[in-house]
Amino acid sequence: MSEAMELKQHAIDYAQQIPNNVNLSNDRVLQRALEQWQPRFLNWWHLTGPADTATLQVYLRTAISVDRDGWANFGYVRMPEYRWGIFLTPHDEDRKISFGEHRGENAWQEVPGEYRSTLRRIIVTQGDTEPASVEQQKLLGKTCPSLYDLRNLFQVNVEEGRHLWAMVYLLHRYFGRDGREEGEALLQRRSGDENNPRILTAFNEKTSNWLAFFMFTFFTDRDGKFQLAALAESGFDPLSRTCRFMLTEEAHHMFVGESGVARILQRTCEVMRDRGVSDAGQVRAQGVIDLETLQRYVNFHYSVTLDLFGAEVSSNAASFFASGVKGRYKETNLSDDHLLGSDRYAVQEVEDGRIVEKSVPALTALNARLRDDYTREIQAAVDRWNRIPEKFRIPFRVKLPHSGFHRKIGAFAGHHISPDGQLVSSRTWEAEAARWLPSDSDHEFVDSLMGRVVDPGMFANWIGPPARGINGLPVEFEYVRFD
Ligand code: BYC
Repeated sequence: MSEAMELKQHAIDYAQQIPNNVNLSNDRVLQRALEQWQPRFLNWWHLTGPADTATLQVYLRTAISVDRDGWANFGYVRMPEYRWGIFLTPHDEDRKISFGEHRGENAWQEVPGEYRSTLRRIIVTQGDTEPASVEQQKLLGKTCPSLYDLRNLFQVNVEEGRHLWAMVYLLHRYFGRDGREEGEALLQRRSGDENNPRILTAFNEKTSNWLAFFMFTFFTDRDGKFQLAALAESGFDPLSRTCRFMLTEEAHHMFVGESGVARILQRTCEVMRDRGVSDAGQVRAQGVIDLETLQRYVNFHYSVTLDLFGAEVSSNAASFFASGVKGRYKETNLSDDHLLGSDRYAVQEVEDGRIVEKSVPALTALNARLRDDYTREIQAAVDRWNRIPEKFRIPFRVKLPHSGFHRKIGAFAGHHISPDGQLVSSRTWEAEAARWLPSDSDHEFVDSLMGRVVDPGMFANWIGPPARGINGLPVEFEYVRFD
């Protein structure tokens, strides 16, 4: 066999193995970068992805094109053989930058030299969260409450893997050698590692049980939605188009979180009604999660996620916006001048022992604004949760804590603020923390409920079944096969 033929035989069939709409089979530079990176990615997946799952057949959705039919392609897959693809929403030649000092100019198809390091930093920060969340969820499969939930966990995991691919595509394609180095570093950092942790705080926390997983996908994945939406407005068109496609997948992750918590609420309320119990200890004795513990998990995950928006007042955010790199939520739908030169925005901070409201230049308050947009959407979903205890006539309502509660980043960092927004002393904080945040014994209790349920159609005692199955299939479908 000639050398050329041999090479051809060994060459990767890119369109088949890496479904894409970036013309990968004709892009030698990108191919070479991915040839190096792909085996390392698989190695990372084996080491830190879902534990002991290489041989399982999972009923997954795989994106094979950006068309309606192509991005929701369902079938059984072994996860290491998942076809992690590279997809951007189609190119709009007329797209203009819609905000900041470049407003009205053509969107950039290449990285402008002056914004290169800013864009790289943002893409790396975004990319870093994706493998981090997979690492955080590594062991959850061992305690799944049902096959349906196990499949959803794995769907979330492979899509986070694909989102890492999306960011690595941008780094490889547009940032040359430093992009390749950053792509490598994304596989080196580890969630929670003392020496080489993930970049953002929330991604170094543990997700050790399914209550935490549902809270994470509800609260933290939704930060993902809002950050991606802001980046989808970017003047750097490939970033914008990449994020737009990622947003189509993000919706499922948030659904997993919202419906997961709703099913827990439903089950707890049913047990409280049927067995006539209301005290937390009695509720726990029935093998379900008491509402007080659920509230403490809400307090934790909401506050940790608010930190992901960065400081309320941020010169970084101002310069991202002014330079056209990162917009506001739904920027193109807003009806102001998209420059924010003289606009003001109200933020809260602590002054002389009190929480006060201050008006600051809107340009500097863009993190606070995005966070406020996020909180509005979260509150609407919490209101939906609260219809469940209401239906059961149980006088409990999930409540979001004050935005200053338990914060490590921004204006409230270093202050102790109670869930209802009172500034409190360190002593009060120490005394009350176990009432406000999940304690070790709360985690132990929730962990103790986690057993493995893998009979099709069966669910753990602490969670209700979903309203419907996946892709029109029944709830009792065999979503994961173990043979
Ligand atoms: N932890 O001016 P500041 C997702 C740093 S989630 C640690 O306040 P800025 C997903 C900051 O980097 C979405 N460090 O903030 C969800 C800066 O450092 P330098 C992820 C933090 O820059 C679930 C300094 O503090 N995407 O997709 O305006 C599963 C001062 O910063 C933190 C993005 O975040 C923190 N929490 O905004 C899977 C979008 N906060 O530069 C996936 C990209 C701040 O002084 N990132 N710092 O060294 C960004 O747009 C911005 O980096 C941030 C921070 C919004 C995060």
